[in-house]
Amino acid sequence: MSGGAFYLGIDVGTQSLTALLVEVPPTDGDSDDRAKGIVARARVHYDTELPAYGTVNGQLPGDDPAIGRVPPCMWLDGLDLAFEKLGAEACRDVRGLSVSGQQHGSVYLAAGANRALAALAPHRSLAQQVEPLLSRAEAPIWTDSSTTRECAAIRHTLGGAAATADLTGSDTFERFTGPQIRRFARTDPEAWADTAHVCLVSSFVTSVLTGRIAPIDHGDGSGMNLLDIRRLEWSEAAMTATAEGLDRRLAPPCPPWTVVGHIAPRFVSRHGLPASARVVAGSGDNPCSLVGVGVREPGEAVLSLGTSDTYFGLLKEVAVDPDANGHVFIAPNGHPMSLICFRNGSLAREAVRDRFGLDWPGFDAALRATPPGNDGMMMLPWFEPEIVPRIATPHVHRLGGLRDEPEQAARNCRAVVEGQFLSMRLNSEWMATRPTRIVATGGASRNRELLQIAADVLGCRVESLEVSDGAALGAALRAAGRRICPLPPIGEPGPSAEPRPEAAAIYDAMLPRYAEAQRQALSRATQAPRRAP
Ligand code: XUL
Repeated sequence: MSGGAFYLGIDVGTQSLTALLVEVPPTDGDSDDRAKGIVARARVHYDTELPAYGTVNGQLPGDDPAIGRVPPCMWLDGLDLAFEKLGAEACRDVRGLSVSGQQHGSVYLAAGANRALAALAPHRSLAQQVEPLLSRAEAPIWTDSSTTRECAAIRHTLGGAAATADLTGSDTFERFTGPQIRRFARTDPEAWADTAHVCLVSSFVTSVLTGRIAPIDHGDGSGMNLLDIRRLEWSEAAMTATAEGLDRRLAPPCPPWTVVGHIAPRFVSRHGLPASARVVAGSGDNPCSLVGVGVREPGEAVLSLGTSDTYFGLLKEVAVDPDANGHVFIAPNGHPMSLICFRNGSLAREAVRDRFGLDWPGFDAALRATPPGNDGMMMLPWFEPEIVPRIATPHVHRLGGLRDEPEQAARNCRAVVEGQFLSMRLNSEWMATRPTRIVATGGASRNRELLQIAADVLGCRVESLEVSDGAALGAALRAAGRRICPLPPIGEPGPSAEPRPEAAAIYDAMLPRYAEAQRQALSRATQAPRRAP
């Protein structure tokens, strides 16, 4: 041991559960301070390692694509298995732990759950003991989009999309917990009447770890359409708009750094954790990732280039998207954070690559062969329905002479990438926080040409960083009492790009044209953006 202490971050993800043991130095605030490293990692893949639950990609299969459900005891079996994989030797020195949960998912417990959680036996499985406490067998998760009717009802009661976003940080979204609770109370009133506690994924697993119903932290709580984003209290108006008697069923919200208890005796005798291990409130995977990637102050942002592209960062103060497409959550240091998600990320880049029969090196060569600004050719890259801005029917708009023709293959490659970053710049203006440093993660973040376009369009240095298990790492750092990640963060640095003044000036001039094209496309689209009435 080298003087650091050991903290455990547990990420209850969509497809797997990851437990990460991290050695963290004892003091805070020192610039040389850094997480020493990942000491051990255990991962449990639900579909393959817990096959009895029959999940596909971590959720129950079914005919209706709008339904996304999970048997919550699967996460608990995953927890026990992860501890077993880590082994008692690794667990022995854990000083603290915290959970990162996929956001928005909810678990419903009946009266008596608190007493039963306090008495969980070490020799019996968690599933056996917790299953009888559930008032709803299945937990809806973030992939569930069955609550459009409930979204409309709550939004209407709260005074429209902008008013809802202003109160709770986001307009109502199908996956958010409030609309999910409302649907449950409407479709199964008896089971709702039997429900004494509504937990989030993070607070449910934390409740089991501590042996009593855990509070919901401001970070995960802000993904519910229930938390007053400024006062950081459950909003009476939002609770009333959601379901009768909800106020009695929600544990109080708490700051993300709250120590909510110590590890329950079951985990001490079964897995060898020390009884002194403290448990910090669980939080959402996005707030945890922000810490795991090393974002420290307003202006620093993360660009996650995956299947979809996500842009999130700390805000100076609460700002609300007037088009109500974005979200404001609370970050682990108590600052507001913004998050916007573009569905047409890698998906759109791949669509262009495949359309013109290219491979990735060919796509990169096309970016190198074409000039910044593409001589005025431009694309609104909505190959799939888009989240930001909300576009229900996919449609790719080619402008300024751009055509969907093989001789313009290279032009199309540049246009899709430029269109994505112009959209990101335009649709993040509401955040009122100009980025000063952007950390790019995910598969496409290793692509130099793409990073250069991002830096030129966004007018900011973009650094690529490969952080695996960022959410679990963030949870471990939170367990250690770190509200920000000590720099440099754990991760493999990759290429970086500085904005080039000439190219940046071209994009500054292009942005109003892109904005106008988006405005026209939205007014033509069947589903215009939802604004307050
Ligand atoms: C965020 C969201 C997902 C989940 C699962 O709003 O729905 O990122 O947190 O990762």
